[in-house]
Amino acid sequence: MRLNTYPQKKSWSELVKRPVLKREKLTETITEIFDEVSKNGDNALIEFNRKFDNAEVETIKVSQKEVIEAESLVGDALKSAIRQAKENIAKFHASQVPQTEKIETVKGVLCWRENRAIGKVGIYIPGGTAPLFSTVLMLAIPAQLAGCTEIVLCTPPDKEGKINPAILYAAKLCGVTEIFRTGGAQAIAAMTLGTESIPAVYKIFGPGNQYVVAAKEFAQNYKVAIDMPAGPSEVLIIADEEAVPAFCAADLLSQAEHGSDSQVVFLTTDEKVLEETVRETEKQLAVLPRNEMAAEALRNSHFILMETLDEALEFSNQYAPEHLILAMENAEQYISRIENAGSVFLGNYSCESAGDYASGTNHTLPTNGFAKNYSGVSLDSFVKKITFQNLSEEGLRNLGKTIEIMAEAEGLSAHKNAVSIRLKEQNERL
Ligand code: HSO
Ligand code: ZN
Repeated sequence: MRLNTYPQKKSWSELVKRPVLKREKLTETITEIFDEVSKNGDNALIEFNRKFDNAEVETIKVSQKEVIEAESLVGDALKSAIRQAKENIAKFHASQVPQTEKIETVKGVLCWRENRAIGKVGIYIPGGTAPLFSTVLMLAIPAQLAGCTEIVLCTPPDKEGKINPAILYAAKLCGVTEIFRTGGAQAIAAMTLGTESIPAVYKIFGPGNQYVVAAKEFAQNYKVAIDMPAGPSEVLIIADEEAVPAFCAADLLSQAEHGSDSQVVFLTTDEKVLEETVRETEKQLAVLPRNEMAAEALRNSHFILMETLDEALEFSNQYAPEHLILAMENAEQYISRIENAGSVFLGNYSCESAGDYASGTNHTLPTNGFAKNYSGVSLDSFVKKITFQNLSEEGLRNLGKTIEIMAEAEGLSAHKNAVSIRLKEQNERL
């Protein structure tokens, strides 16, 4: 833990920095993986499973039978928890479907915008230390609500070649159309280029390690869109004297346990809250099953005593956290002051895990300072917005002169003529 008391503003730019990963070798590796998948398709993926995941698989595609069988392997309590989470996430994301409103900008000139689903989308779910079936919900639910017709999911197999049953259960529940056992950069390459069994998609979503992140960036060279640039998960808490140190510690640790590279920042104006939160964090850390990972993350964390809450908010806006928790009395009062954050949790009872799993908001959020210019995943992430316009004869009469003058000034006489020819036809007819 890095403790800091009343840091001067000029030192903030250092404090808000995230660790930078070395990347030179990465691009080379990713290029090789894309080449291999492009040349050998499914066979390349089978070989990569052998090499990177120690898994022997015959087929990349997960069969219907396996998906159905998985259902019986998930306990009833977990199934009903997943269903409740699904309901809430669906309720919140369904509220993001816009009402189409036609706007008459000038009499006779109607403009409007309609959503169309991105036809084919790919969801990547990492393997590794935690099977993130909650991420299946966060990505497949809005994809289905948006009307995406192909929702492809890739995830690495375990050593027996199997996929975690909860991932399969969530995928089926949320309308994933095909599931494939392949992970890492090769899965991203497969969804970008297509193989014998995996369709090429138009947009790729989901978290992953640095190889996956780099592969998603690389995929953009092939006209594939991605959800957002990514980095390790992070939380920033602002606590006043009403905050409960044990709650704050639990929230910090819930982020820290994601991985040794997780980012955790605690800001408070109250010395006692700071001391107790540090103590609580150490106490709770000791009994966490994933304490090694969390301890490593905490080593890079900041616990900072701030002069005022105003200053803490200013620091937070500069840091632009993925998750911001306001463990403050009257937290609502500060909403308008928040400029950069992925998702905000208000008051002592809004723990980050509520948003991670089940309250309804999406947990795929911008990290690494990208909350300054990106939003989290939402229904919008799965659609394109197409604009429409309909000018009546009267509409063109009302707007024609403006267009003609502007076109002429740009020296584009064909543009001008497209209006003039119509106005002339009208004049002759009327
Ligand atoms: N906090 C993670 C999401 C997650 N947490 C999944 C638990 N499961 C990134 O927002
Ligand atoms: Zn989490």
